[in-house]
Parts: sequence; structure tokens; C-alpha cells
Amino acid sequence: MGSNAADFMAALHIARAGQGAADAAAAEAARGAVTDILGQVLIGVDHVGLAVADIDAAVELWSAMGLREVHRERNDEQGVVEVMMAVGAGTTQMQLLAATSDTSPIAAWIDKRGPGIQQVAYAVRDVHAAAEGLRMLGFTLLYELPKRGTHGSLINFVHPKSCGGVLLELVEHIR
Ligand code: V0V
Repeated sequence: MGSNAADFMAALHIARAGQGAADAAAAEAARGAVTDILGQVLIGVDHVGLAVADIDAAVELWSAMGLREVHRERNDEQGVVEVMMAVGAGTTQMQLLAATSDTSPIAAWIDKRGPGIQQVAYAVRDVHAAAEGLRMLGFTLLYELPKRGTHGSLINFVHPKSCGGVLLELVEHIR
């Protein structure tokens, strides 16, 4: 298999045909093929998202231990103001998330649990293939199609109820 988006999707289509096989061993092998494809689609941990009540106070807290603010934006569709804080060289970042309205998922999180880790985000080579592969394995994706995330990235989420209690974000950076 190659390593571009079309190759991943083509491989998933082949696996889907196998998943429907009457033969249990063939169906299990197809499931294993999907896992292998996902192993190539996932790149690494992109960021850890923290729900915060006050964005500037949170920037001050994390800056004090040497993290650096590298990006700030407002995303009204997601109901957040977010600040990306680089850890060390910045390969992995902390994402500070403050609610912009009462209906924001961050407002709901803070009301229920207070500030803390709200999500873990994986960088992926292709968000469509990552979402499709995870669906094929029985995970629940929040969106049928990806939405816009930080820096114009494409994002989707795995519902925490299907993911061991973790809200898992999938991020495809657009270069
Ligand atoms: C809710 N639950 C969580 C959770 N949020 N568990 C772990 N981590 C979380 N973040 C649990 C909650 O305690 C309930 O468990 C159950 O899930 C409720 O599920 P629900 O009724 O379906 O939904 P809600 O209303 O609690 O909402 C949860 C979801 C919501 C995940 C659907 O937060 C959402 O749409 N999130 C995706 C969008 C998002 O988070 N945007 C902000 C970041 P019990 O009590 O039933 O056991 S924006 C962003 O990251 C950007 C822009 C970016 O990175 O680029």
C-alpha cells in the first residue's frame, strides 16, 4: 500500500468487502487490515486540549513553566477561543480552550467537571480515512464530514462513550 489518502481509502474499501465475509477468519483478517491501515494513518499526539475558565490566566499559568503561546484564534462553530502553547520544540502542544457561549462544549465541561483535560488530539495523514477506519471498527464519530479546526485544519472527534471515556480528536493539517 502507498501512503497517500487515495491509497488509504482504497485499502479500506478492500477491507470492507472482507468484513462482510461469511467466513469468520476472513472477517477477522479484514478487521486486522483496518487496524493496520489506521496504524499508518495516525501520525502522533498533536495536542492535549484543556478546558479553562479564563484564557489569559491559563496562558500565564502554562507560560510560567516555559510553554510558549504560538497561536490564538476564535472558532465560533466550536464555541471556543483557543490558544496553542508549544511544549519544548512544539511538536506536541497544549491547547487552551475557553467557551465563547453557554452552549459551547467547553462551558458544559466546566459546569460539570471544572477545568481540566477535555480531549486528546491525534494528528492524522487523512481525516476521512481515519474516521472511516474507526467507524468500520465500531467507534462512534461525531461528524459525518470533518469540520474546520485550528489553522484551517480538518477535524473530527470520536465520542468518549465509544473510546474508553476519552474525547479523541482527529486533526489533518492542511499545508
Ligand atoms: C462529555 N463526556 C465526556 C466528554 N464530554 N467524556 C470525556 N471527555 C469529554 N470531553 C461524557 C459525559 O460525561 C457523559 O457521560 C457523556 O459523555 C455525554 O455524552 P452526550 O450526552 O452525547 O454529550 P455531551 O452533551 O456531554 O457532549 C459531549 C460531546 C461534546 C463529546 C458530544 O463535548 C462535543 O460535541 N465535543 C466535540 C466538539 C468540541 O469538544 N469542541 C471544543 C473543542 P455520562 O455522564 O453519561 O457517563 S474545539 C477544538 O478542539 C478545535 C477547534 C481544534 O482542536 O481545532
